[in-house]
Amino acid sequence: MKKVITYGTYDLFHQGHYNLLKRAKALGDYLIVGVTTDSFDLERGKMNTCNNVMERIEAVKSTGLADQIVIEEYRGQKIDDIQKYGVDIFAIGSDWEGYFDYLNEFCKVIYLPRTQGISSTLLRQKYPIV
Ligand code: C2G
Repeated sequence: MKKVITYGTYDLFHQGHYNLLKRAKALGDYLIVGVTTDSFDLERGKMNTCNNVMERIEAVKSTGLADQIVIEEYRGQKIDDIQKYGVDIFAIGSDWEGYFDYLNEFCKVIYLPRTQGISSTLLRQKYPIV
C-alpha cells in the first residue's frame, strides 16, 4: 500500500485546498493529512488564521479524502511522521517548490500544482471579520 502525506493550515477551507488533497490522494492508496495547531501557525508567522484547529480538522474531515488526520505541532515533525507512519510520498503545493527537498532522504517528495486565483489570504481580505 502506497502512503501519501500532506500538510497545511486549511484556514477558510476552499477549492484550492480540496484540489490539492484530491491530487495528493491520487498519488497513492492512503492519504494522511497533517493539520497545523494554532500555536505552530503562530510560531511560523501565520498570525491571522480565522478558524481554530478543531474547525480546520473538521473541514478536512468533511472532504472524505483523508484516511487519517494528524496534528502538526512542532518543527521537525514531518520527518518523525514519515518514519512513524511508513510514508512513501510527501506531497505539497508548488508554492513550496524546493523547500522540502530535504525530505527526499526519507521518502519521495512531490510538488503538486497550486490552484490559481484562490487563497485563504484572499478570502480573509474579501470577507473581513467585523
Ligand atoms: N494550496 C493550493 N492552492 C491554493 C492554496 C493552497 O494548492 N490556491 C495548497 C498549498 O500549496 C498547500 C495546501 O493547499 O499544499 C495547504 O495550504 P495552506 O493551508 O496555506 O497551508 P501551508 O501554509 O501551505 O502549509 O506544515 C504546513 C505546511 O508546511 C504548509
